[in-house]
Amino acid sequence: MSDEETKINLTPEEAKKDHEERIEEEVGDFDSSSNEAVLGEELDMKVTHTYNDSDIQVLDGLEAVRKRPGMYIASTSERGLHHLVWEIVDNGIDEAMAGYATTVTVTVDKDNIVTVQDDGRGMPTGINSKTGKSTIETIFTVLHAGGKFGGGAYKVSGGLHGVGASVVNALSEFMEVTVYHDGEEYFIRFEHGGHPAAPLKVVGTCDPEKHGSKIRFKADPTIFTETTVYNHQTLRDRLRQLAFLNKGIRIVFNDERETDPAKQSNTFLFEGGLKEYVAYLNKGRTVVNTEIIYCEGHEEGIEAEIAVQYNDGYNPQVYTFCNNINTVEGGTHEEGFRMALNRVINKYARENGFLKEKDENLTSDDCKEGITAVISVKHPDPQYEGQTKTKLGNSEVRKIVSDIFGKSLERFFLENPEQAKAIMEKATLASQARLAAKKAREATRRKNPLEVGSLPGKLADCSSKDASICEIYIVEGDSAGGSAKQGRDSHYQAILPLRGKILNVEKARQHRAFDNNEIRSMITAFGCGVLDDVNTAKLRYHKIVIMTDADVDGAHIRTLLLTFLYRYLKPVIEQGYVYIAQPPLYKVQKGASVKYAYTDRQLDEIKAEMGTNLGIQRYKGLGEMNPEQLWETTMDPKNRTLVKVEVDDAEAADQAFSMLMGEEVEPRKDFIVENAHFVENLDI
Ligand code: 28G
Repeated sequence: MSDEETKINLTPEEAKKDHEERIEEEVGDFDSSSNEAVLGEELDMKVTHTYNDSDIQVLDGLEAVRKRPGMYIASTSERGLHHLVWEIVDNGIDEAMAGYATTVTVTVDKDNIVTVQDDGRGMPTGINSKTGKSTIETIFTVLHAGGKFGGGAYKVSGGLHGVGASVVNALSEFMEVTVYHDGEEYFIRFEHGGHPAAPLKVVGTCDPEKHGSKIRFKADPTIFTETTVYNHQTLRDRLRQLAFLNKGIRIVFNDERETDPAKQSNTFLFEGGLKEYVAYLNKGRTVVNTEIIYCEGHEEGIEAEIAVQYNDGYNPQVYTFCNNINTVEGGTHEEGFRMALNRVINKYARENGFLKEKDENLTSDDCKEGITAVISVKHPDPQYEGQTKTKLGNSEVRKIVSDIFGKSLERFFLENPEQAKAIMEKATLASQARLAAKKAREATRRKNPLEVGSLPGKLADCSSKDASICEIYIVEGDSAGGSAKQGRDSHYQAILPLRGKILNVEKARQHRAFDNNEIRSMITAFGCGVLDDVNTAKLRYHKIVIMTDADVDGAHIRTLLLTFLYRYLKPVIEQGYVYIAQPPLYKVQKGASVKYAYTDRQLDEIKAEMGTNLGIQRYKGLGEMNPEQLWETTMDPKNRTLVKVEVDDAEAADQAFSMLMGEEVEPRKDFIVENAHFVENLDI
């Protein structure tokens, strides 16, 4: 316990360094390039040995990993468990990227034992002079001994982890390493967190043509206490991504736990690399440039590969990687890409008349509207920055990516004038839309809140100016609007009737939204600004009540309104100003006594209560109620039920809105079902 506490403040880097230093003192540096010669010379020596002080040091190192695994892998949760696989897979990919292996195979068996195999050179099977043990045993027991490839080559994959196979070994119940090489099969097994059961030995022969390495391991359940069960999708998605990022490398994923044959074995091999990645990301979308813009190149030992294709949507999707790691915070590669994209598009647009002299330059956002892009760089010494260390910091990368991509984009435009035209039109439209949106937005800003003249004509405003008691009813249709106007308490209740269908803002550009009369009316009536300018202190009504028919059409309109409010007036929803009115479904009459039922269950209760000879009227819409009925049932605070709209999970809501209202056709087929569910989710 006290031992733990003394070093608890070390960062993972410090802890690793601490170990490296200790180990270096004892056994020398395995990463030095001179090592390769030493290993080469001694490759065929087979020596039995006894354990000495350095063994104890080594086992201390592995024990330290087991004591504080969090310093070497992300965590001991499911994420950390998968980290073990990535660590080993990365080594196989390195061997393939170095040109020695064609295939990396990952197999998960029924007991969640993982096997990773490659057809590379096979790990060196000789004896390391400094430890007196096989290189393999050294790689798997000395922290960081296998971290870097020596001799000028560099380990590009897994720059963020790259903690080495020894860490995986330390965290495994057992690990078995097999090497095929020169007609011989070598084998070593480690147990209980990295202890060799016996030295490396030849256990058989193999086809002299066969070569490669195989690692089989079982995560230690005493370390991974949450779970030792791998997630099929997590493994499959990342392995597919690795295949996209490393073109020409075959990655096979076998999952023996699956009963579905489609999931039992998958092979990922993309000769087109990122070009195929972008095509995959744009699958099912309408694309603007049918030919994907693609380039690869290298400068100063840094490789860059980029693929770009526009679709007819508005949101950009730009994914960046360094050494196969998703740099979610972006960085210098992303900046270089953006610079080149802006520069080349603006240049081409000016030279070819898509931008006139008086026109402003296209902005970065204009150039990125509907873009799908993947940027991947391979760097021998990546520097990661940012909150989550996923922002590439190496400044030289900016210019390299900008140069390589800029040249390629310029060339693409010259060689493909039709597709260049389509892209120019898309970007200039984005620009016009942006300018129109700005104007339209300004027009919706009321100069003076007391200036009644600027309020929409259809609005029947209330007389009170005390926002805290004021309510605005957004009512579907003129007839219901008429009833609401007559039935309301005009002191504090305002009515805004809307005509017909509301614009689906999920599928429209901003300027179209601002062109829409219903949307403008709402923004003006609310008086609190829109988008980034929303200031709920200026809201003229502290209750915005959506009042639609209690049928499918009404539900649709309600969702369209909520979508608009969520996308354009989010704080108004978030701060709890939005409500949904609950009109009754039935009117039950017996003689002079009248009751309203808001649900079918309530109807049954009322029927039971009132007995026979009932007159039951089913309301098909608000318009069937006269003003008095509407007031009594739906608007009078004494009787009405208002459901407050609450969004507790913004990301889920975000997803729900784009799914329900966005481009995808499939989800919208289930619109009504989903919609019912969605509103239920929002209500509290
Ligand atoms: C099975 C799962 C993942 C690997 C190799 C091949 C070599 C190697 C691996 O050498 C030792 C230390 C620094 C150079 C290198 C074989 C040179 C000649 C290799 C893997 C040697 C590491 N012959 N294949 N390591 N370095 N595959 N697959 O881990 O000096 S790891």
